[in-house]
Amino acid sequence: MKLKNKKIDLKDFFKEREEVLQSWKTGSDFELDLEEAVKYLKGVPSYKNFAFVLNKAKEHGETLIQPRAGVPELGEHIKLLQYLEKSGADFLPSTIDSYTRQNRYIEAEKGLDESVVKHRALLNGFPAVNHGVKSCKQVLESVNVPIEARHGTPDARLLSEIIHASGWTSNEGGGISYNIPYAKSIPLEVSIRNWQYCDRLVGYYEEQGIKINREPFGPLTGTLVPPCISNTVMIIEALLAAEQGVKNITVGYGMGGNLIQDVAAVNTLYYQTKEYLDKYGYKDMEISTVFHQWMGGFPADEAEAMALISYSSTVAALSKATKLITKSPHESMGIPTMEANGLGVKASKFIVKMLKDQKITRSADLDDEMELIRREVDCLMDAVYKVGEGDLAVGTVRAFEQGLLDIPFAPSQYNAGKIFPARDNDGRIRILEFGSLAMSQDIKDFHYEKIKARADSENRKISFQLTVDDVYSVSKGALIGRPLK
Ligand code: 8ZB
Repeated sequence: MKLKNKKIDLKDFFKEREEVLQSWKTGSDFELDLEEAVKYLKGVPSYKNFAFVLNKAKEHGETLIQPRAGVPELGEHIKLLQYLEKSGADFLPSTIDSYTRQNRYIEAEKGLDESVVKHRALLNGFPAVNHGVKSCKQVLESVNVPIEARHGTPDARLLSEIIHASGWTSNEGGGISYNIPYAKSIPLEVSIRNWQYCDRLVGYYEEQGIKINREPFGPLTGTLVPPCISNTVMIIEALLAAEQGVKNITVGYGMGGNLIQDVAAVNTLYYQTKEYLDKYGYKDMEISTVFHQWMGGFPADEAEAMALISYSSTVAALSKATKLITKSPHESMGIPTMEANGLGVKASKFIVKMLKDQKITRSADLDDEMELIRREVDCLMDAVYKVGEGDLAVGTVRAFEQGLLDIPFAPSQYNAGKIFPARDNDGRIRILEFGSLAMSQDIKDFHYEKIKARADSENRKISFQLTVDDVYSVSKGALIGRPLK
């Protein structure tokens, strides 16, 4: 395997860059000239710089708000972002459409053209590659907060070139988190290598004195993901990014539903990311956290959806996450209207402001849960380094091959898909079936005991039915999928 966790040599980067830029018409050469991009990025004011605003929020113990949003047509997209800014968004997104995520730019172009003609969104996001640098700059210049590209792209090299050259100072994704949950048949070594390029580009800008934020996608499949799995993926992607020169990283977590487990997960995520970056010699790193409101099935009722959004915001605020990604009352139906999206932002902001100066008191329960996650993540990280013979990138590929690392409910053929999660009696996400997951026996025993206690209290045997019931429970108004009495 050629893949290695090693900083891409600048000469090799520039050679690859030529190929990347030739893969689609990218406007004038001038627009993607790196010197030009550096000049433009240096002119972006600090209040529109993602890393700068995150650092300030972290310093003040604030949780800042960011929605998801993207429509195909430029004018409509700008209108949408301006509306969300007025609704209280501290950061803006540009959610990229699915064709662009799969590098299908011809189809994206067709969808964009038709959307313009029919005055209707015929793509599920903003096709930033087709719009090109000039239009993406116009988006940034139309708002007063930082912009991030949010997508789900295994090969985001060209997209990353375009968005950063346009002054968008954050990019979401990573070699694992934007492959395994999003694609069926893209080898992990391919997506990891592509994301090394995206991170190297950020590293290049950092070398020029420009701060750019990177955000691995924490929720993964968004469905009953045990905290140790997503935290391990976050730490791996943070380490891979740091090797390429990334300095400002926001590690993410998708809400699980149990308050103590969620607070424990976010805190452990922060401390262990720091610890591992330090251990492997990456200095001067700026780390922040992002909490995703409930990523599983939502209730269809809009009042119930708003309640879930508010509960999610409560947990985010109490976990002291730096950023909160919001949902809307339209979540169960699909992409929200501008107005519904704005309601999600407003409700979320109200809650985090109410809780700004409140803390969760430390308790033995919280400490135990943090300690458990810490030990689980160490187990998984040790296994990855071991199987990679010291190389993290190689280890990641092999760990997934062997199921030592395994993400529940992922579509990828490069994921073993053998683990099944289920909730315990407190609604904490535990692991019912470990498959080949690299976990020590005492931890496996602990999970078994917890799930056994729940099954006993429901008068049933431990089985996959627990998993199924838990997948649907929240949308029906209960955290735990208990059988009807
Ligand atoms: C993995 C992320 C899924 C979430 C939302 C979905 C879901 C996707 C758009 C969007 C607003 C868009 N999402 N695309 N929200 N505008 N173009 O991402 O609704 O909540």
